[in-house]
Amino acid sequence: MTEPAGKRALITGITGQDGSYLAELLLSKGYEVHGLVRRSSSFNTSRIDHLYVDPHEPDARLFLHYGDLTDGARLVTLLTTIKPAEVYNLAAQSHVRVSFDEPVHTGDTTGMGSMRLLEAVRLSGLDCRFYQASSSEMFGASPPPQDEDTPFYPRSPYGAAKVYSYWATRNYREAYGMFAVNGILFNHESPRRGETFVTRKITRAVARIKAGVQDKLYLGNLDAVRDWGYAPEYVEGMWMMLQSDVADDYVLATGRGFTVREFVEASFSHVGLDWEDHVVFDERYLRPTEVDALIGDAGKAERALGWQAKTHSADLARLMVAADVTAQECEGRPWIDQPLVAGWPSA
Ligand code: NAP
Ligand code: G4F
Repeated sequence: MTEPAGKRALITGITGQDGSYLAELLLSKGYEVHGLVRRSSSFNTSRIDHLYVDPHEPDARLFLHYGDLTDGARLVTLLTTIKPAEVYNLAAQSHVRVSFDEPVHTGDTTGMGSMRLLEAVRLSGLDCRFYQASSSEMFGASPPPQDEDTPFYPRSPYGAAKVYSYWATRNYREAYGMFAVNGILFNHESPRRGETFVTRKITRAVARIKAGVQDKLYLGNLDAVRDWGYAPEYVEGMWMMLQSDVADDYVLATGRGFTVREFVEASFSHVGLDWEDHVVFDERYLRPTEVDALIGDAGKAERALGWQAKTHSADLARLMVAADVTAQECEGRPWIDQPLVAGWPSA
């Protein structure tokens, strides 16, 4: 694919795992990148601090703006001011278990937030391309393998909110001719993954147990099957979708299933530990309704975009454990630029 020169993009969710990798990718391709950042009483930009250049500098190409998907007027103002050629909607309350605790907030951000952004694009009259971060959670109880034609059967307020956003995106494509696409992404992880998602919770605990500062790891359902890929590869797929000649929806996945138990085994054995000495079941991490198995078929993305996952679950577990071990070794030496280690204790 040809590399664009000097395009401008807006990323919502730029402070999250995917937003940070996508910002890196777009900057490396010569884009001017604008990011929507939620106002917080504490810093929430640690994943993108390494990309930040003082906007007074003539070579600055990353610009951050306060805003929130719950504030539609602000979205219109930002779009009319920034005039991006590409909009990537990655912002969401993205934790499935938390969506059972905060269903209305999840609906307002993960669901209605996308509609507010689509409507802001329409009202601003911009001719831009729109990416919606849709999710394999939408398939829920539909058995694998799942592809673009698999019926949705969401099993959480999060999954239901993502289905709403998926259809809103398709509707704006059909109703207004907008170049609006859904990337239906299966789980993708990295050392930047939030600390309460199961992979990062595991790899961070492995590093702490190895270092002798933790002994037990409390987990819920070990039988769930997920199709875990590597996040930097997936943000490249997002970009490819927006460079295509035709607006369409694509699954991104590795095509291989791995249980939570297998991810635990691979992670502990990478540092010579026996997981059964440390992992303890805790029912608080169960969900009222579980998604038992997600295994994606990304054949359409491979054929149409040339996208294919390269990193699979076992390698991903080893890569993430290695990063967390390094981060753990840096702990207590704050003058070292630490990878992300701070986090929330629950979920
Ligand atoms: P993440 O790390 O949880 O990042 C979510 C981002 O959304 C953060 O930047 C967060 O800001 C922001 N955000 C949350 N509520 C917001 C609001 N009301 N207004 C503005 N920004 C808000 O998620 P991720 O793993 O990078 O995933 C990116 C997107 O892909 C999400 O929409 C997620 O649901 C979807 N997705 C993820 C996966 C996956 O496996 N990672 C798979 C399929 C789909 P703060 O930093 O301030 O919290
Ligand atoms: O890591 P998880 O919380 O991710 P989940 O629910 O699959 O959702 C992630 O992937 C979706 C794509 O399919 C995204 F749309 C979504 O935004 C998010 O990124 O849980 C994975 C599995 C679940 O079956 C869960 O029940 O791990 C199981 N699990 C077992 N013990 C646990 C735990 N999950 C968490 N978070 N914490 C546990 O202690």
